[in-house]
Amino acid sequence: MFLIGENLNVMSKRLGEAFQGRDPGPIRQMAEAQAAAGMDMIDLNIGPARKAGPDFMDWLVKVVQEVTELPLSLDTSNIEAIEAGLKAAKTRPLINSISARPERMEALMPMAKKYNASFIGLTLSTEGIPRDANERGLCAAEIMAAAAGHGIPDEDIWIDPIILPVNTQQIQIQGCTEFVMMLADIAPASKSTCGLSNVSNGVPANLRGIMNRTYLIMLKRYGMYSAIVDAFDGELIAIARGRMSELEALVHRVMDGESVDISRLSKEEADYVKTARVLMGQVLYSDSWLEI
Ligand code: THG
Repeated sequence: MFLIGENLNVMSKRLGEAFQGRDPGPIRQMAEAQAAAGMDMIDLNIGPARKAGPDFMDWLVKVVQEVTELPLSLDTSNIEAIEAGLKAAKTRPLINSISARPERMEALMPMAKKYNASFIGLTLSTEGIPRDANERGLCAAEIMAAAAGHGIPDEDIWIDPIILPVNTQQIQIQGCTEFVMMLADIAPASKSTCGLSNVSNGVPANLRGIMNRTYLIMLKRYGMYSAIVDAFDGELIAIARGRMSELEALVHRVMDGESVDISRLSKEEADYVKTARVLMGQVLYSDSWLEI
């Protein structure tokens, strides 16, 4: 899988001050560490960045490019900040993101064309976040059609089903997985991506990793092309690179409805099985799902 590092983001507790004070040292270090961890791209998440967005994105792109040639994902809802990033980027960037809302598509698709950038198409419309795989499919089709109208080829579009937290939106988890499978039919040449860590937002910090990794196995099986991930979860990277095939096979058995006997498994394997059962909706989510 193609991996995009999530760790340069304005929500970060560790980097908050560096972002606030525009201190390039910690930012450079984080970019280098993500490159060393094997990321294929780095997400630059500056949030809504209402004030000074363009100037900030320009600065950030340049700082990161001092230490790595990896392509960058320009993650902000500020349209002018996206354009500043497109201008500063030396390697072909990814616009993160364009939703199916007409005013967003009309502003950003010509920009993608002008700067020859690819973009993440977010399955989000004026009606809000879709409720199931079919509604996601409709959103994706709208984005694909609009992009075609702007002369953007399908392979430059990375569709994102918008992963929601399992602790509050357990019912939505399956909708995203199913959608990834559908996308292969709707738009075979397009790519797919997602913010994987969204799934464990609000989950106890020490348990976020296993939730993220188990969901990655599920999405990967359905053909997810890429994901925005925690660059420092080594086991997650090993899964994405296909180095944990036995573990994947175990989770696949749960996905196929097999009754797996947990008492014969190691603690780690049992944890993956329990987590897969929660993500499959077979067991209701609770913070203590691994202890049951
Ligand atoms: N789709 C697209 N882009 C996205 C998302 C998406 N960008 C943002 C987000 N979702 C993906 N990136 C992150 C980055 C950090 C975290 C989650 C998703 C995260 N961070 C920890 C926290 O907030 O508790 C730790 C922060 C820290 O470093 O201190 O959870 O869905 N297209």
